[in-house]
Amino acid sequence: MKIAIVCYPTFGGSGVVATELGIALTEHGHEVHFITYKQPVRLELISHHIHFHEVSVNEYPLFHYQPYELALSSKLVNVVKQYKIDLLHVHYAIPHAYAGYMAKKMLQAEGISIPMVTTLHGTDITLVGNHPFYKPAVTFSINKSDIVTSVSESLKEDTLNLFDITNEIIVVPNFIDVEKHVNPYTECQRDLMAEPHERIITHISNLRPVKRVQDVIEVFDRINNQIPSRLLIVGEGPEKESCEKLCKVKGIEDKVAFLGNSNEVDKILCFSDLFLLPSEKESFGLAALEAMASGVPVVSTNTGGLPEVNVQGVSGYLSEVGDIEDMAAKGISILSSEETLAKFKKQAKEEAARFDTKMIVPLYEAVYEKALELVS
Ligand code: GMT
Repeated sequence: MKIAIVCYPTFGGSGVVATELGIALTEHGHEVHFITYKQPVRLELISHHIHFHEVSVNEYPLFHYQPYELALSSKLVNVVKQYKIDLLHVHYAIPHAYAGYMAKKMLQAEGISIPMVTTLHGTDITLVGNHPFYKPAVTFSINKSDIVTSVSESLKEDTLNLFDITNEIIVVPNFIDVEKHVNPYTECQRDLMAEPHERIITHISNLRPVKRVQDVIEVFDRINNQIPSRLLIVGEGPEKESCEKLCKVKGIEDKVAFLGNSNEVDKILCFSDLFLLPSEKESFGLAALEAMASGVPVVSTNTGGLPEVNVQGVSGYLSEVGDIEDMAAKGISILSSEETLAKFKKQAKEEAARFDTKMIVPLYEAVYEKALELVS
């Protein structure tokens, strides 16, 4: 099958899932064309099965906002015609589902029928898409997609509650290549990051307010008071500066490393003993799954799709949003003895295996088959 994937190319869950899916599909013999404004960060290899088509937008003095959707729909039309694409798979409703639908209609006018699958990722529904500025267009494009998938049961429920949806929503959870997360380091070079007696705690996100990164620091501070530890914060975003200030105020700046965006997430997780994800909202929590696959227990909030990923008392613990004391107590209980930590590490890895690429990618292939049938 020839599949065009539209996604955000930046560091962030939806782009990562789209890229990993595209790569996995080529391993199943499909041809994949990524269409976005920049080469996706996790897409390192361009082969004859993987193509990348850049969407460019011309600057023009009249435009206060550049018409990206228009450029994207035009690019989609051209790529579909040139490469005889069978199916469009758009990740993140805004504006991809809208642009994809316009492309579909333009192609239809030329006698070309192509199905469009839309995957909802989270903030396109719970934070941004729900705003009155966008809601009618988001509702329309979800309802006009041939098939809609969501990354968790919780996101499906949120979508049905927040929008007037007439389409079926199929849950296809995010996935992880469990085999790739087998630790390649014979001896984790953790001494580069911490003293031998210190535990390593990690947080990975785009440091936006929804991630509640200040809670990460508060929880870390409480754990560190009882169990000497280091905190590694991976990612860039608007909350970084205030978090750096908070670390100074607390006098823990030498214990916290802000590592920025990194392509070495696996390496960092290999050093880690605990992963913190205290988000306000999280449709799935891909970062938590990545940690679990690396054998890192997770203390997270119990919001959105997180309870579908992080299993209470097994792969880690879940607390109410903002309950810093509870998250710290749970973190301490995991880290307090070598035996407990080893048990949670093993269990985290086992739970991650429920989301192995091998099981989830065929679900997308089944969705594609169904979508093709719908337009044939
Ligand atoms: O919140 C982020 O980190 C980015 C955002 C995105 O769209 O790139 O992530 C959303 O999609 C991810 C992949 O499906 C999910 O794992 C995240 O939980 C989800 N984020 C939120 O719902 C806040």
